[in-house]
Parts: sequence; C-alpha cells; structure tokens
Amino acid sequence: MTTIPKSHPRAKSLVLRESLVKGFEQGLVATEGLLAQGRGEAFDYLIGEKTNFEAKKAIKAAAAVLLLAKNPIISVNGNFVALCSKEIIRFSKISKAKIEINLFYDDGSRRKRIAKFLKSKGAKVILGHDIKHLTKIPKLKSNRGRVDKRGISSADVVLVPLEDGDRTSFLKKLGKTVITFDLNPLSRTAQTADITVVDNISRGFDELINTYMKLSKRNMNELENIIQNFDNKTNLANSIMSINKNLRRRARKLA
Ligand code: PTJ
Repeated sequence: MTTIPKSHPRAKSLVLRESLVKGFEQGLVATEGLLAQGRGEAFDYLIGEKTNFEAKKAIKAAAAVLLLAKNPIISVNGNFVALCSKEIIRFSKISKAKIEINLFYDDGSRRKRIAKFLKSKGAKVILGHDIKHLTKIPKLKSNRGRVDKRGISSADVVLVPLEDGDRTSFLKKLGKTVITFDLNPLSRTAQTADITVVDNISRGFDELINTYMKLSKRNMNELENIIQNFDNKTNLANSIMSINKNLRRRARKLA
C-alpha cells in the first residue's frame, strides 16, 4: 500500500481508492468493482467532489422514507462494503434497516466473505448469504435477482447504492420504494429509482445518517410532507444542470 501525504490535493479521493484496492485484496470487491470506482471518480470530479444542494434534498427525502418504512433493507455490494462498512453497521444499529448482501458478480464465495467481514466489524444480522433463505425476483435474470425471503423479497423500502442496472425497475414493479446513491445521474438505477442521491456514497451516507437522526424527532405528518414535496425527476434534472453549471464555470475561467 502506498502512503498518501494528507496535504495532497486529492488525498480524500486517493484514500477511497486505497480502500477499494484493500477490499479487492481481501476478496470483498469484484475485479469489475475497481472499474466502477474509476467511473464514479470521474463523475465526482464533475460534481465538484462535494455534497451539493440537490443531493442534500434527496437525502432528506430518503431519511424520511426510511423513518416511515416498516421493513427497510440496505442492499450491499462489494464496493459499498469496502467504502462504508462502519457506516453500514452504524445505520443498521440506529434504524430498523437490515443489511442484505446482493452481488452482480457472484462467484459463490464472496457473499460469505463479505458476511464474515461485516460480522467481524460488529454487524449482528446479515441476510443474503445463506442459500436456504434465498429466492428469485421473477424474470430478473442476473445474480441480483437472488434475494433473501426475510429481506429484499419482503421489504417495503430498499436502499440500492452504487449500481447501474435493471434491478431497480424490477423492485419497483414489486411495489417497493427504491433509494439509490449514484454519482452518475444517467445510470439506469439513477434514472429509475424513487429517490436518487447524486453523490459519493462515502460522503452522502454519513449525511444520510445525520439527517435520519435529526428527522427522527419529527412526527409522521411532517415526514410525509417532506416526501410529498420531493420530486425525483425534477431533482435529478437539477443535479444534471448543476454538473453543467460547474463545467461552464470551469470553461469560463479558461476563456
Ligand atoms: O460487488 P458486485 O459484484 O455487486 O459489483 C459491484 C459493481 C459496483 C461492480 C456493480 O454493481 C456495478 O453495477 O457496477 P457499474 O455498472 O460500474 O455501476 C456502478 C455505478 O456506481 C456507476 O454508475 C458509478 O458511477 C457509480 N459509483 C461508483 N463509485 C461510486 C458510485 N456512486 C456513488 N458513490 C461511489 N463511491
């Protein structure tokens, strides 16, 4: 592992990159997960590497939805675990949300390694790694269709971060509310989710936990109001406009 000086202008993003590489070496992250990280880094650069106004708005709506959920699930893949294991476990302890492993590149053993890793860090219950509890989302052909009967299969709200795919549209057809974090506002998941947070999960998930704690003091009507006043299509369009504005500002500086 290389040592990154804290004064390095891109220190934070380099630390995240190292977390991914470490996760890969530990057998938690798929080889393709390293490519996904690069794709995310490029978009993070375009959004200015900070949690912007639109992301905060989506996070507030996501926190309200999670507070009102009856059976919320945090769906975790290799990248999410490598970047946010501490936060995933913390959130599962302060909320009703259960953790479920859901992988695209499923080699049969990574689910078990991820479960063991999260348990070693203090997670109590991990779903999605015991074959006897798994079922299939009808017609969803990829490995993402393999879900836990006690988890995603019976959930009302599913947090699906860091994923570009068609699982979200299948989950929605089953009546579930889907929240995603995706740095790419144009990914299939970003475009089909009910709430899309265009932000780096390593920044935004902390913000979600803090917002969840703050909103936990609000009553049901106030939470419902927050949800009703949020429109994902408008917010997603504004997120794209915000990238556009950033780029124009940078271009003007050059001209
Ligand atoms: O562990 P597995 O087998 O489930 O595989 C995980 C990956 C991430 C490889 C897989 O699920 C996948 O979908 O990869 P994609 O197709 O590259 O999509 C990942 C999406 O996440 C892209 O839209 C990226 O822009 C976005 N992304 C990458 N890093 C981050 C991110 N979004 C938020 N925070 C990040 N740190």
